[in-house]
Amino acid sequence: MTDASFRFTHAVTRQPAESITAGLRAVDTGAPDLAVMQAHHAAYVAALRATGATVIELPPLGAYPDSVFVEDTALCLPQGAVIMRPGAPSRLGEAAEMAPVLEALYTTVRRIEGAESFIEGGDILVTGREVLVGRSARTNAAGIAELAAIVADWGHSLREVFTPPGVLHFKTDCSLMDAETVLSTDRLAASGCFAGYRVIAVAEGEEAAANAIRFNDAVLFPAGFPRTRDRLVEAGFAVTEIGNSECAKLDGGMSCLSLRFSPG
Ligand code: CIR
Repeated sequence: MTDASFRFTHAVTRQPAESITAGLRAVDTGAPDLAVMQAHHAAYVAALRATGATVIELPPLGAYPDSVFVEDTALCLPQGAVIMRPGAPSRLGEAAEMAPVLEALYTTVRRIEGAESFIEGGDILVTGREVLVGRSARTNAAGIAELAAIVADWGHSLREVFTPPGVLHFKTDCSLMDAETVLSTDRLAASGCFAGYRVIAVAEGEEAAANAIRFNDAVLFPAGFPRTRDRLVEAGFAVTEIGNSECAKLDGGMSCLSLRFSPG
């Protein structure tokens, strides 16, 4: 893997459903506004498309309030896709809904299957050299072990890393900016998990800016975090700011809203 960790031909997104108001959240800061979320989502899809990629927009899935956060349902690598087993019981069925979509695009689709295995895509960061997975309230050792065996078959090494306590997912606190560069909160980088990588620190007080995505030549970045945005711009990245106020009420961000890949 080199540029394959951030250059993609495809993305899959799912439009938010009216049931989004029932989405999971650690702290209730008020119901998300569907119309505002739809507008943010449309801007997000447009920004992905502006890079030249094909974006497959799936219709809303009312039965699953959190289904707009498609990243948690699968891991997409150049060699194949892996269907996850989300650790949130209300989200387990979302993975089954994603399987046929990826089977239509990939030759090889495998599954996390163990009844006691749980893993969500938000806990997985694929860099230019390895697959990093954080154990969390949603991702357990059995899920990580199953994934490690699958990606080993495809020639990838997997390293278990640390998700800070109280943080939903590993990638809530970090993002890949290029094959060797991560954007990270200080609390996560302090664990040492990015030794050997170039780290751009999220500005103090802007921790919610850590979840961004590098997608082809663009970095999609949540609006409202100017000091961190300026650090990325100074480092030479082409930043597109996208409103994230409504997803943030549900602990969601830029990475959660898409699966990004070049199907093999
Ligand atoms: C959840 O708690 O599962 C959703 N409300 C947010 C999921 C965010 N997904 C992600 O970070 N990959």
